[in-house]
Amino acid sequence: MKRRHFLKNVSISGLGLAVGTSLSCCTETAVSEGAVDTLETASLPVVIATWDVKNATAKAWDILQNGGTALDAVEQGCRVEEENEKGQSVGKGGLPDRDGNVTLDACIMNQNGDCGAVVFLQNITNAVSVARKVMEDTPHVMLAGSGAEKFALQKGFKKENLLTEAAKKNWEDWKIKSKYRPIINIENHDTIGMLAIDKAGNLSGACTTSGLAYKLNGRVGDSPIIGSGLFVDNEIGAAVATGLGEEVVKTVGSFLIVELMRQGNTPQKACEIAIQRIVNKPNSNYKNFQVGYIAINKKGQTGSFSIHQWFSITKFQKGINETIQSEYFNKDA
Ligand code: SD4
Repeated sequence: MKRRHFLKNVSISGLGLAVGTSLSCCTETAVSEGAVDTLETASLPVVIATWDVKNATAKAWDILQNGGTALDAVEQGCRVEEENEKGQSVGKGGLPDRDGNVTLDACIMNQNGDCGAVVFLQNITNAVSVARKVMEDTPHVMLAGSGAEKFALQKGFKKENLLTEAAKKNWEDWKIKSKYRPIINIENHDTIGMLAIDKAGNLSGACTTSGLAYKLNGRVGDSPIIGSGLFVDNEIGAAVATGLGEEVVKTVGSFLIVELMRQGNTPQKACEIAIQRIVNKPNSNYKNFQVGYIAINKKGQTGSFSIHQWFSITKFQKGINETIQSEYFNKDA
């Protein structure tokens, strides 16, 4: 993926934030009144994801169209990006921490409110699938580091070197040019968060990332934190985040959005309020970082909003797979 617009480099706080249309016929399932007070009638199934990830949403759509579950759709959709070595902040090819280690964070949540997560996972490409195994095969919600890796290997996942030559070169260049003083940029993200409603009307979501490029060794972001990076409530809707995870965690963004939808806000309005929550914080440094949210309600209506321009949402609904530029807060840039 290439998003080379609006590149803005600002030194900040010792951390670096580096951070094919497919058409197929759709059988529409109409859902009438949901929990949210809005007029439109939804068309199901539907899948949405952060950023321009049409290959991933196409994979999810195929599963949904064939009667598969939202859970399978989001897992398989996310795997497409994890395996795409060009994506620099997810799975294989993800940029490493400042010591050269690629460490992955991921989570998944199903229609029953069950969830699983992995943090600081190394050497396994499909972190989202390991998270699903945590959810389904253990009594726990989250596994970390070497324990998560050991669990994945026991479950038959393949051990791989995730640091590609390209990512290694970027890291080596960064070390020279930045003199170990990281740079934050606002638009260079690939973290995939995906939300889907299947033909049966059930919701699931997933999120997977290699996190901030050149982060401190051991740093974990929002993406595997249920309620921050992702939240799903099958009665109401779901939300997922991308961008500077620390800011998302501080405002428990995804849970906030779902609760705002519960109170009657549209997904769009809920995303806007959650972004305002970040920019309105005392001493907010929002001009120097990006956060973007996407959300969906039970009726299949969607929304997205970010602090800065060039965040996008990819949506596959009614047989159309499209990436749409998100509305954003900061019009001063
Ligand atoms: C994190 N939210 O680890 C992730 C980064 C991200 O696109 O979204 N990058 O903070």
